[in-house]
Amino acid sequence: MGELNLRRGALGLLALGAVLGAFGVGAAERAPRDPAPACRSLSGVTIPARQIGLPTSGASVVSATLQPAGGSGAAAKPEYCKVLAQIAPVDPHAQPIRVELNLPTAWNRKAVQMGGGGFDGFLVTAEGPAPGAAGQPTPLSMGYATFGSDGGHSVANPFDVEGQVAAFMNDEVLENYAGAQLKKTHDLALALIRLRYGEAPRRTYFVGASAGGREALAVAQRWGADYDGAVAYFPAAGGVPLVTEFGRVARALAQPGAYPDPAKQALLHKAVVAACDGADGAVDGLVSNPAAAASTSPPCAAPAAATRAMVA
Ligand SMILES: [Ca+2]
Repeated sequence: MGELNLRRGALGLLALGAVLGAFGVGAAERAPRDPAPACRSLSGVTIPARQIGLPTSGASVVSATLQPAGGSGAAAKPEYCKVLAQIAPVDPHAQPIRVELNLPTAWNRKAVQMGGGGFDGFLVTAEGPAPGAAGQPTPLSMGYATFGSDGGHSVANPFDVEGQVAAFMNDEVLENYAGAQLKKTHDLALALIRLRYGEAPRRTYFVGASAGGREALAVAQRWGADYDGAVAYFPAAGGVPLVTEFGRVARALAQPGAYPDPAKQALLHKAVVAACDGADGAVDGLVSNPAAAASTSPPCAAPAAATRAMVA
């Protein structure tokens, strides 16, 4: 399977392996300008709203710092210019879109945008592996310019559903999460790529998993002309059927003869609460901070024991 060209209008989804193969092709580097001043020159740069295809109040580079090459194996990073930028909203009460763009000194003249996860709200650094490719060389190490965003809002803890809901009360934030930020982030990144290298990428891809997979479908459907391929890895697409499926499973588990049956479900629930309740700072019968609970050592040991008891 080769590359599917979305610029020709096809909704193309590449098999992951094919894309990883494509990542390995043509990593020939481009002779760079002196990288340190080239990177520094991006600091403080502003991008006017007219260069971004959806309404914003323009964008600005917060910092641009040359990072030395380091690491080895799958953790290897090349020398690259790490650019942090913000896209200002139209509504002054909305949050900015925070963006990271990584520009390798030895550029392969291609770019990869990485999607978020869950309800977003955290910065996708795009420095790591492509979804589903843990342990493989990263796109950045292969010479791709890589970029991601926080989805257009920032929460202290991505598991904080109340914080997410509060952010989405703003229409522009909600519209950004629903997809608009993907286009704005793309357009900002390509403007900065052109500034750094003097040309646009020859190929631009999108990769994402879960909510990021849904975002991959969104860019293919809505802004296909911007991309040469999109990888939707286990996309969390179709919110209504997704949530109703949760309901179907819950009903099935409530039936007589279900496994685990209601008594064993209660046993597991009780064990989880007993082990993990206090990790959120309040012993109140609720595990409100799964991340904190998971970081305890050993993380919530009792549920594992309860699970073994259920299986026995
Ligand atoms: Ca609690």
